Amino acid sequence: MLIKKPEDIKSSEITDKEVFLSRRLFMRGAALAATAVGTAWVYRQFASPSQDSKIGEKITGVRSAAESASQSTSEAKTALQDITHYNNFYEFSTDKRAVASLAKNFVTRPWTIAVGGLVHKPGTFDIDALRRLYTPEERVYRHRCVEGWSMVIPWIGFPLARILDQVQPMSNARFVAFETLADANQMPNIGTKILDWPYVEGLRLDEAMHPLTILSVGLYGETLLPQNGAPLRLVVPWKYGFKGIKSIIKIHLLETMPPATWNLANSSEYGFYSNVNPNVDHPRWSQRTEQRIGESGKRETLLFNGYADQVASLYSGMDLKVNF
Ligand SMILES: Nc1nc2c(c(=O)[nH]1)N[C@H]1C(S)=C(S)[C@@H](COP(=O)(O)O)O[C@H]1N2
Ligand SMILES: [Mo]
Repeated sequence: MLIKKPEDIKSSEITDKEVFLSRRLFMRGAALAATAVGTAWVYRQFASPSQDSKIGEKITGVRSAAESASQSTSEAKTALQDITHYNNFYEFSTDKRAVASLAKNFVTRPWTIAVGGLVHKPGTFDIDALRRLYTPEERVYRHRCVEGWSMVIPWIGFPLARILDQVQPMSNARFVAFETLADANQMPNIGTKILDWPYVEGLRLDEAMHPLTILSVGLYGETLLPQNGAPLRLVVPWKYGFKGIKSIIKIHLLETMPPATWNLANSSEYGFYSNVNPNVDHPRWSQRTEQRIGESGKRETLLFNGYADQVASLYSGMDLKVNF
């Protein structure tokens, strides 16, 4: 994304030592938690290998769009070619048009997601078992990058709340932390310091439980391609795109606010909440308008990306200029 307007990013400006050290502490905690989860249920037994899906494969059994229509926008969908060839996925490249080809051979099967932390029933979920467990549905969402461009994407996914309900959050759980795979053998930028890897993100538990918040396994009716975050990525449509962490391997519930990659990189520019808000400018550019990919001219950016009627109550009493 975004640190600069993206093309002129300089790595030296991003990682400062304090940030680096605090992240290392968090990682140590996460590693300990992962050990505790090691003995928990493994959902793999639900998955028979012959049914495992391939990248770009048609997803069957998707709940009809009509059923989930109330959650979807009727605005024109962005072209598949643009959705799959204009990507932010810094582990592969900071060049949006280079990600697709660099991520082409990214291995997403087999793939498991460890869910643990402050939950009564931690577990390790196999991606294909998950897809069968929670019938995915189509959700056509607006997608607004903090850089000022937007798309309309027909995701296939299921509410994150379904997994959270299954693992049963403890009463002191307040936040959900997410982590992307960081594999230097497959991701060319993991050896660089343009960001502090692995990419991590977080939500407040009530945001994570909100019915608009989904884990996506596909788009345009097919399984996700690597460049879009295969095999599983977060989608929170009222927040800037960088909250939508890709290729997730860990989900952990915590009592305290977890670190988030762009907030760590530059907390004066990227807040933890990062709700789309045309009234709060980025320090270096306005957020009033956006360029919808494939359209000419600019659109007005909407408060909470147009989802205010559904999510504004999550932030009642909060000053959105302070909690940006
Ligand atoms: N792991 C990881 N997740 C990520 C990113 C990234 O660089 N790494 N980029 C984010 C940003 S800035 C955006 S706008 C969206 C882009 O998603 P898309 O390429 O599917 O449109 O992914 C987000 N998730
Ligand atoms: Mo973004």
